[in-house]
Amino acid sequence: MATAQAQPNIALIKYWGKRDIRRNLPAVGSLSLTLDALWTRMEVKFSADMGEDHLRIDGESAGDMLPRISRCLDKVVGSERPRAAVESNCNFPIAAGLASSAAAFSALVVAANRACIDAPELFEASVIDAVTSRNTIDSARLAGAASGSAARSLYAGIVGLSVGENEIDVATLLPPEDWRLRVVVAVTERGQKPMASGDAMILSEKTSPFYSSWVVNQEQDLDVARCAVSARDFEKLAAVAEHNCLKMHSVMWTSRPPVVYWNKGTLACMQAIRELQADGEPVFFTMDAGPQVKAICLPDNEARVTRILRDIEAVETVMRSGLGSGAKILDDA
Ligand code: 2P0
Repeated sequence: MATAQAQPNIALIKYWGKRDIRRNLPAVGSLSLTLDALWTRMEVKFSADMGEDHLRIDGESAGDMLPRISRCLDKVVGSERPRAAVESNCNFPIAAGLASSAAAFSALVVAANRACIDAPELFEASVIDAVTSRNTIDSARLAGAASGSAARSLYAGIVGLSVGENEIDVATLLPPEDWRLRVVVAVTERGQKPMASGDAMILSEKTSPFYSSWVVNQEQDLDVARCAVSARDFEKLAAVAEHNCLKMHSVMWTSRPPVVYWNKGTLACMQAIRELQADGEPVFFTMDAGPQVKAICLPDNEARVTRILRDIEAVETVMRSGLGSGAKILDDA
């Protein structure tokens, strides 16, 4: 049995679209922040005595998610593997645009690697050899095959993902201690999103007239963002991140049928952040496949940003986070 913890990551330059659906290869590179305060813990236990896999999320049996979990385990330790009992616990709302699948699948891969190595009697020697020789990028590629954004949660701090012909590459661009960015998450709705992001991406590619220019222009946004990160240039990062976020949502909105994840709280938060910017505060917004607004700021203005967002009527709750580590084993679990 092994338990791993991973934190969700928030993309500043977004992943939206698939180059290869079967292998779940993204159409575009991305750049993200791995958080520290939000987490998912995954416990994996392989057993020769079980006839099928089991999954519980926050103590409840979760049949809907089980096929994706089983497919991911097949890739990590082979389809001839023993069945597994998987327990997931999470300290934030899931499937609500807070990158819960990123945290879940990165933690799952790390926990399954260790659970396999710790129970060699249950696996073929060739599987143990393959798992033992696996490094972080191999695990990131396995997590990414299950959920594109999960590849980024294997890495700490500010993370860049690029896409080659056949595989992704992922790396930390800046460790958490090198730039103390803060993320204030305004939760405007706890319910699950209306359409899974994977389905929505495929719809966008098929139907949005903006999709092809989104893909073509992504490299330029990534270049600007990478330069901004290496120079710790907050204003430059803010401008390109907001632009990239609004461009992704424009692709969603112009899909047929339209994919609209925002609600009135989303717009109220964006407006409040615009007013803070006009008042000279270093802060910017980003939104993903859900209505929550993530305000990125610096330690000195976090208290004011938090207060302003918390006071908005449509905001249910506010969570705060710094940048944290990549997925890891919890040894004392
Ligand atoms: C991102 N999102 O870069 C973007 C921004 C949502 C909006 O990655 O189909 O759940 O499992 O590969 O990883 C959410 O997509 O999609 C996502 P799949 P995933 O964070």
